[in-house]
Amino acid sequence: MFGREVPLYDKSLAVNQHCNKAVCDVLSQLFVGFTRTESELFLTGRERHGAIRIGREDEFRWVARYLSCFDMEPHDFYDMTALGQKSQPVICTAFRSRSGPENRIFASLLRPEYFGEDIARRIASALQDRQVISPEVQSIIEKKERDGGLSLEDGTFLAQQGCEKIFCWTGLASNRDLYEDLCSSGYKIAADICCFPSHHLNHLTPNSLCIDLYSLAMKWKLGEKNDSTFTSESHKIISRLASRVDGHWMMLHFPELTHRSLQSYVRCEISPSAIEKVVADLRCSLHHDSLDLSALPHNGYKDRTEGPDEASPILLRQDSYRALTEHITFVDETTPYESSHTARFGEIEQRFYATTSLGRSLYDSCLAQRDELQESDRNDSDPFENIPKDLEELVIEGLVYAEFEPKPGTNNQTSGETTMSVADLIRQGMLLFRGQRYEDFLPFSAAGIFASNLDQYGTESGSDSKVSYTKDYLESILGRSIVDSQAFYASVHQQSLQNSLESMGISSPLPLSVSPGH
Ligand code: OOG
Ligand code: NI
Repeated sequence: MFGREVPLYDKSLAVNQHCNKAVCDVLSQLFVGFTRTESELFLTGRERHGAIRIGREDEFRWVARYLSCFDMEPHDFYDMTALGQKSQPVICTAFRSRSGPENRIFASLLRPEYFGEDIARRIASALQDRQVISPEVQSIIEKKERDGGLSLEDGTFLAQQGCEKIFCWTGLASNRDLYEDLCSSGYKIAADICCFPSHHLNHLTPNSLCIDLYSLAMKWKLGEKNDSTFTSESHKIISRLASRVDGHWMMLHFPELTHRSLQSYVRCEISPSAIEKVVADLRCSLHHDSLDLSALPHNGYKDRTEGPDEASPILLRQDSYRALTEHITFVDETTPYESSHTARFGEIEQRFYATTSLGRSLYDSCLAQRDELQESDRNDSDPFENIPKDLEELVIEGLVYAEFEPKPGTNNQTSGETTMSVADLIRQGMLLFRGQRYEDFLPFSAAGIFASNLDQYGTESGSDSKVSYTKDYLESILGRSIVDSQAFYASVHQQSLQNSLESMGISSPLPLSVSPGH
C-alpha cells in the first residue's frame, strides 16, 4: 500500500536491500560459514515501524483496540509536549507485541488544549464527524474482544480495511482556513491530523544493517553526493564496520543466531581489496537506472543522524529523507481547491542494545553535551566517549540489559558457594550473554525527525494554562494499561541471570556486581 502511495519509498526500500546485501557480503567474509539467502535478507531489510497521528481520543482508543487484534499493545508513554523548544502538540505510545516486537506502530494523539481556545474549538469541530474505523470493523473488533479470537475471514477483513481505508493516504483535504491557520502558526502537524479523512501512515521505517551506508547511498542517489565521494566514503564506512563487528553485533542484528551457531563460524579478517570489491558491487547494483532517485520529486535528505554516534551500540539510530511535497485537493469547497502538503517522509532505523536507567542517563547526558558543543560550534571533544563500545563492558557496568545462559557443560560445576562475581563469570566465559535489543523509541530523536520534516523545530504551547500529561492520563484515554518496556527488559535480564546461576549450581550469596539498574 505505502509503496504504491509513495514511489520514492519503494525505491528507498530497494536501496536498503542493496546496502544490507553489501553488509552481509562483508559479514560472510568475517564469519566464514555465515550466509543469508535472498529471502532472509529481504525479510531483514523490511519495515520495522510505521507512524500514525490521530485527532480524537475515541479514535485513538479504537485504533488501540484494532491493533490489539494483531497482538499489538501500547508500550511506554512519550510526552512530546514537554521537550522545551522541541515540543510538539502530541502525546504518544508505540504499539507492538511483547513477544514478537519487530513490527511497531508509533501513534501520536493530538492535544487540542495545547492551543489557545479558539484554535482548539475549531480543531474539535473539524474532527467531530470523522469516522475512520467503520461500524463493520468496530463490530469485528468487539467480537474479537468477546470471543478472544477471530475467524480467518474476519482477521483478513480487518487487515484489508487497514490497507484500503484506515491507514490510507487519500490526498483529499478539508477545512482550508483551519489548515492555513495551523500551518502559519507553526502547527503543521496539527493540520496533518485534522484536515484529512484517515489515519494515513506518515512513514514506514525499514531496518538497516548499517545506517551510515544507507544514508550515504541515499544522498548519492538523490544527487547530494557525487560518485567519487560515494566510493571513498562507503569504503571508510564499511572498513569501520568491519573493525567493529563481533559475535555480539551478529546476534543483535540477526536474532535467530545462537551462541552455538556463532561458534561454528570461522573468524577471519577482510582485506582492503575485498572491501573495494564489495563497494564496487554495491555501486553497480545501485547504479541501476530504476534507482535514479534524483529523477523523482523529493526534498533532499536529513542533515544529521538522530541517536548515539556510530561507535556507541546503544538504543536506536534514525535518519530520513525529508518529507515530500504531495498534491492535495480541498474537496469541501464549491470548486475543489488544488494545493500541496508536506508531511510524509522516509525514515530508516538501526537498533542496538536496550539501556538500563543508568545507561539511559549516561546517554541523555552525552546528548545534552553534544547539543551544547554544537551550539558553541566546537567539535574538539567526543560527547559519547564515556559510553563503552563493547557489549561485555556495557553489561558489566550495568548500562545495558542482557539475556544470560550458562556455557554448555557448566551445569552444577560450581560448588554452591563461590567468591566469583557475575562480572568474573562473564569475563571467564562461564556465563554467556546476549544484549537485548532496544524495541522502543526516543522522544528527542522523534523530535529531531518531526522537526526536520516539518521545517519547524517544535512549537511551544499557545495555551495560557500549561497541562502536564502523564502515562495515567493516556491510559485513561486508552481504557487499558500501557506496558512498561523497561520493566520487561529488566525482568528478562534478572530471570535469565537467576536461572543460569541456578543451573550452574551457584546459590547465592553471590556478589552481584552486575545490577540491571532499573
Ligand atoms: C512520529 C515520529 C516518531 C520515530 O521513529 O521516532 C517516530 C511521527 O512523525 O508521526 O516515528
Ligand atoms: Ni519513525
